[in-house]
Amino acid sequence: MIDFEKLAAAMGELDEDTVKELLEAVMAEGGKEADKALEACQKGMDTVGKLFEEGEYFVGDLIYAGELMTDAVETLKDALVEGDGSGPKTKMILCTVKDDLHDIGKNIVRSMLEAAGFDVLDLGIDCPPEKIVETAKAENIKIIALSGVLTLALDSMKTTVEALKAAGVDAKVIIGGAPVSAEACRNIGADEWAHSPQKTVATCKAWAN
Ligand code: B12
Repeated sequence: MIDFEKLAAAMGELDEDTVKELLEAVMAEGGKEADKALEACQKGMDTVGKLFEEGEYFVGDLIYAGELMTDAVETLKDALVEGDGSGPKTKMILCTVKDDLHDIGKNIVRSMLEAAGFDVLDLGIDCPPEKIVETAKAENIKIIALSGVLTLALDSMKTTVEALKAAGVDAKVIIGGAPVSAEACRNIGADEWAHSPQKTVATCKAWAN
């Protein structure tokens, strides 16, 4: 039995050895509980964020937390990702929106989409609306996924959706990341929103058909 509370706490405390040991135990058991392990790691990231807000952690700690989380995802990846990437290769765009540099969640979503058979054009981080519009037009893209973790990413998402509409791009837009909600989705004018990569994959699959 893996102690997920201990994993979340170890992540929050940036205790690399314990995190590594518990994640390896999850994989040694066949990875059945990789989803739960990812949730625990995210819970740990929330603790890191809280301690940063309270002035106990500094930017260096955020950077280290990001590295720990990236390693965690790498360890869990094979068990998290369902499918072998052999589905019909629908091309879509994924990026972290302008002014936001967080990409760990985006990269998880990309792995899941690719495993589900999507040909993901990853436009990276801090992606300006113009680049998204340009790529969507050039590649005749019908599905766009926007990621953002900062509160101000919601403004960038809104500007991006407005730019797509103004340019006449006929694509469905899904938004995701911690600050996203049903209300934000309505306000931004996106077609769908999600926190879980699983819901993202299901939504994009429905749009691709
Ligand atoms: C690691 C981290 C960093 C790292 C990021 C490294 C990297 N390569 O991404 C670094 C050090 C770069 C960083 C920088 C900063 N950060 Co930071 N960071 C974090 C931290 C601790 C974890 C983020 C993370 O990776 N979470 C884990 C991933 C897996 O979760 P996720 O992104 O939410 O993704 C999941 C879902 O949301 C979803 N999802 C994600 N994308 C998408 C997309 C779609 C389409 C869909 C459907 C779903 C989806 O799927 C994922 C898997 O389940 C958070 C705290 C937190 N609670 O998250 C703060 C946090 C996000 N950071 C914060 C801040 C303030 C900053 C800085 C401004 C700090 C500074 N003073 O410089 C800078 C901003 C830089 C910038 N312009 O972006 C604040 C944001 C506050 C706010 N409300 O805006 C937070 C919340 C911390 C806090 N509580 O204060 N940060």
